[in-house]
Amino acid sequence: MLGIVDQKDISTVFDRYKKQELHCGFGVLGLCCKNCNFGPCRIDPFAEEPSVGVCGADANVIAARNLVRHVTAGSACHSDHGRELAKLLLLIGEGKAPGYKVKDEKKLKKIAEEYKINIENKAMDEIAVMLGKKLLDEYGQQEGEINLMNRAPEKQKGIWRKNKFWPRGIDREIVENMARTNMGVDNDYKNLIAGGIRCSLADGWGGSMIGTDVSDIIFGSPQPIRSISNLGVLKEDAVNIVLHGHVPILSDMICDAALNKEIIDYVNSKGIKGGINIVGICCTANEILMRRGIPVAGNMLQQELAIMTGVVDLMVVDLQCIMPGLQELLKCYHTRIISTSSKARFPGFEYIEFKEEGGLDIAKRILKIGVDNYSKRVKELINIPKEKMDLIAGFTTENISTFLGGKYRATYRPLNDAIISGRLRGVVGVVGCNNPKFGSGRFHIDLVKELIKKDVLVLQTGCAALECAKEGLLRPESAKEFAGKGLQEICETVGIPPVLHVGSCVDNSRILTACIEMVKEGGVGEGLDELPIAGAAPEWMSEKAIAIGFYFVASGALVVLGGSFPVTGAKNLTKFITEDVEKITGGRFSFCETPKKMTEVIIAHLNKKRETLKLKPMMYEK
Ligand code: SF4
Ligand code: MSK
Repeated sequence: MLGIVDQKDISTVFDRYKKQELHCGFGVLGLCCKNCNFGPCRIDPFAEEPSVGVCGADANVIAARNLVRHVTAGSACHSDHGRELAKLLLLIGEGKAPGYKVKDEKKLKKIAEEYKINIENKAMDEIAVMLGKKLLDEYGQQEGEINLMNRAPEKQKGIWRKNKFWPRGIDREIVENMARTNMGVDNDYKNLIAGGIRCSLADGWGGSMIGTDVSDIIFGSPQPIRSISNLGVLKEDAVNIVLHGHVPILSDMICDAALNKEIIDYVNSKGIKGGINIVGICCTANEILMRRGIPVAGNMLQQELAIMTGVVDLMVVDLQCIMPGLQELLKCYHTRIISTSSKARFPGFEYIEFKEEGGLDIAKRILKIGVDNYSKRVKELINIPKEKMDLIAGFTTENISTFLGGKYRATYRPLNDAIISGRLRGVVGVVGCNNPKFGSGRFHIDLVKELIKKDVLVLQTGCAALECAKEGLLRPESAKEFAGKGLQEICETVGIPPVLHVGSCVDNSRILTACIEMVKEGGVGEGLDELPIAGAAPEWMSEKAIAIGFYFVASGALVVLGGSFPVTGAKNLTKFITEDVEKITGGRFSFCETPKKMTEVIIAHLNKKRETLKLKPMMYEK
């Protein structure tokens, strides 16, 4: 697809990245501060005398403030996604969101009970209202504890309480961090990181976990489902509608509307043989893939390439990871792009505000725009790549246990036994974005192949999962091609791929809850920090990824990043987050430049955890 760019006066993320390659060294090292108008200040990393900003802040304070602001922004973004869903649940209960309903009543009741709501003799709508209000209260709560953290093992809860990491309210921690990172407020880098940890926990065990649970309640809990991915899913004879962004409220309704008779009749009246072909990009793709089997056109870096096929009649976006650069392509291609959120406006895109109250009508109106645009395609610009790949998506904490133990005795026992016996080395979450800086997906693929070869079960979310999907790693057959013998045996017995797709970026919370189940099952440690697990974000890009990394470290995991955070000019801070913090939470960060190094670090970590737990040696390793 990139060959097309050269023939036209357009640019993509890859071209723009090349133009930016001379990154500012101060920024890379985390040594630039613009938090007040005494500055901007820069710290000289080579100065003989300790260098400080005008206010006296040193490298560690400046880099910590910058990093914590990233954590805070990332937490705000995902938690706001969760808030939208909690609001929708309330609206459904109040009868104000026609077209939406509670699809997983069992999960609604289960979560309501976790919030100590008396559900006896209560109608679903009543429970939805009570739970919706409780969840929204957690955002504004000023004192107390975020409730879902009670799911964690006692060991983690003790660590969080002892260190005052347990968040009081989701919005409260976000606002407090913005306050304490102001000039002249918090000037102790360790205390700043503590604020970052607390805020990230409010996201991972609060906003994001709410996002996941309520999505399951409203749109249905996913089950493993077959689909296909890559740009080859676009069709020449159909109206191609690309859904892009994150929150499933819009995308799910558009999928429903596409099945509506009025829309089917409308498409037929235009004589379009192939009907409507809905496909996803980015995390919206993950949401509609795992619940409906909707094909995936691509991950974040493919959003422009999809339009360059010349057959995308309409792209509908909500928010997050939508590149403003897309508008440049509208000069060349017939595609119409409609933005739908008042929080995310894009000059150059059309705008139709999406409101839950009138969801179906708005979705139908949007779809008709796509259908009308089909006839505007320019034949000479059509270029659909043939590449597409089968995949299985939609694993969750709950259905993994059914897969492992069967419907009547769902359990994580076989997973724990496989770890204990040395058939499986451990479990690693490989998540996050893809990034031209790190090879545009190659880092993910190389790392994941190495890990499964070494008998590591990989869980994936976000664009990382979509990258490995294109490579065929989300097919059960890939176990035979790429996995080590122990993992192969498990995949064949259970019938799962060696790489399990567990959802979108907010669904990293599913990885936390799966780890809780492993601890509960017993034999692999008393806390999350004792498990042979790790996290990796090889090509991280978004501030959301920084927040995710923080809440995994705060929960006791090793988190390995491609490249590093922009902190390496601050030596004490770097040592603190990559070494010393392990003594507090049991987790730490590690920075790696290559997939090979990353594999070595992760495998060494899993082996160390296995040794500490006195687990058997790896079964098939000499
Ligand atoms: Fe400079 Fe301090 Fe102001 Fe930052 S807060 S710009 S280091 S004076
Ligand atoms: S969409 S946050 S590029 S994973 Fe969740 Fe992908 Fe990263 Fe956006």
